[in-house]
Amino acid sequence: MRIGIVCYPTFGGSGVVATELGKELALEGHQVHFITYDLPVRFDHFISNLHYHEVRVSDYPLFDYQPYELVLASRMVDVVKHENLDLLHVHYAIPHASAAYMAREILRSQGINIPFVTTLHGTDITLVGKDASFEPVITFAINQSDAVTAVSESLKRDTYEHFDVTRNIDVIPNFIDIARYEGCSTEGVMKAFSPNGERILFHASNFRPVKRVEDVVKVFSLVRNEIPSKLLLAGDGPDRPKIEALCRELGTCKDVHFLGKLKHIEEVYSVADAFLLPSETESFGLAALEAMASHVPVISSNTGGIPEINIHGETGFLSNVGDVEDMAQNTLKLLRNDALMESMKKGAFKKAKTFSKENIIPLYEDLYRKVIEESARAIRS
Ligand code: GMT
Repeated sequence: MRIGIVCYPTFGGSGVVATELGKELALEGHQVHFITYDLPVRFDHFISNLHYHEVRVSDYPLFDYQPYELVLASRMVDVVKHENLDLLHVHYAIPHASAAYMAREILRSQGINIPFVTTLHGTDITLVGKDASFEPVITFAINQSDAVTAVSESLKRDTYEHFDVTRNIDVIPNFIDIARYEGCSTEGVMKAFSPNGERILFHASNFRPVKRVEDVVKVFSLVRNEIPSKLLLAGDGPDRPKIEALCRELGTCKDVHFLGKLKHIEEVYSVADAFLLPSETESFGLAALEAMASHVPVISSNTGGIPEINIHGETGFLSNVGDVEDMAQNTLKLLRNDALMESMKKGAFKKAKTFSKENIIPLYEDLYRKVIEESARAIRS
C-alpha cells in the first residue's frame, strides 16, 4: 500500500507511535510518506521506502496567525496526487483530521479518491478537544473520517461521552518494539546515578500539568526517607520550574537528576527499579509500556487507559490520582521484597509482550485494506 502519515513530529507519544508505525510499515514493504512540519523525532533515513514531505508555512505579516491547517491540506493534496497514495492516516484530531477532510474533498472534486483514517491519542479528546472552540470541528472531522481508531477502551468511551460521535471506533492500542529494550548496557548509567547501589526511581514525560510530576517528587521524597534512592527525570516541559522548586523545598535536589529529552531512553529504563506515572489522566501511557518492556514495574494512578496495561498486583500498583502516600507505600513494598520485585518484573514484561509490534501492526494493516476496499466500492456504486 501507499500510505501518507500526518502527525506531530515531536517527542510526544502520538508522534512516537505514528513514526514507529510508519517505519514498521515501510519495513513490511509499504511505501510510507510522512507529511509534517518537521522531521519526526524517530524518523529513519536509512529505510528506503520511507519518505518525508515538509509542510512549510510562509510567514505573511498580514496574518496574526499563520493558517497551518490550510497549508497542511494543500500539501496532502499535492503528495496524494504525485505519490499516488491509497490512504491517509492522520494522528491527532486537531487539526489533522479536519485538514484531511478538506484534502479528501478537494481531491474528490478532481476525481481522485483518498480515504483517511483518524487515530485519537488522548489529549486531542480528553484535554484540548473538550474546549468549546474546537468541539464542533472535532466532532465533524471524526464523523467524516473513513475509519477512526482510539488507543484504549477508555479513550473510546471518553470520545463517545464527550462528543456526538456516530461512527464506529476501533481500539488499536499503542505498541512496542520489545527488542529495542533488550540487552541495554547499564554500567554507565549505574555508575553515574547509583554509585553506592542506591535504588532508582524513574519518570519520563513532557512535564505538563496533566503528568503531575510534582507527585513524582513527593513519592520519591517519602521513599528516600526510608531507603537510599535516586530519582531520574527524563523529558522537559512547562512544569519544570515548579518541580525544581519542590525539590528544593523537600531537600531532595542532590538525589534528583534531570536528564532532558533523551533519544536513547531505553538505557535509563533498564536500570530503574520502578517507573512512576501519577498522571491526572492518560489515554494509554506509552511510557509505562516502555518501562514494562524493560522489565520495570509501574507505580501509577488508576486513571484513563492505564489500568488496561498496568495490572494492579501483577505488573505494578495502581493508586487514586494524587494519593502520593499510597504510591510511596506501594513503591516501598516493592523495593523491600525481592520475591515480589522479581515476580512483578516478570509480570510487567509478560504484559508488555502482548503489545508487541508484531501483534499490533497487522491490526492497522487490516484496517487500511478494509478502508481502501470499502471506499473503492462506494465510488463504484
Ligand atoms: O502524554 C502526552 O502528553 C503526549 C500525548 C500526545 O498527544 O502525544 O500522548 C498521548 O498519546 C500517547 C500515544 O497514543 C498515549 O500513550 C498517551 O497516554 C497520551 N497522553 C495522554 O493521554 C495524556
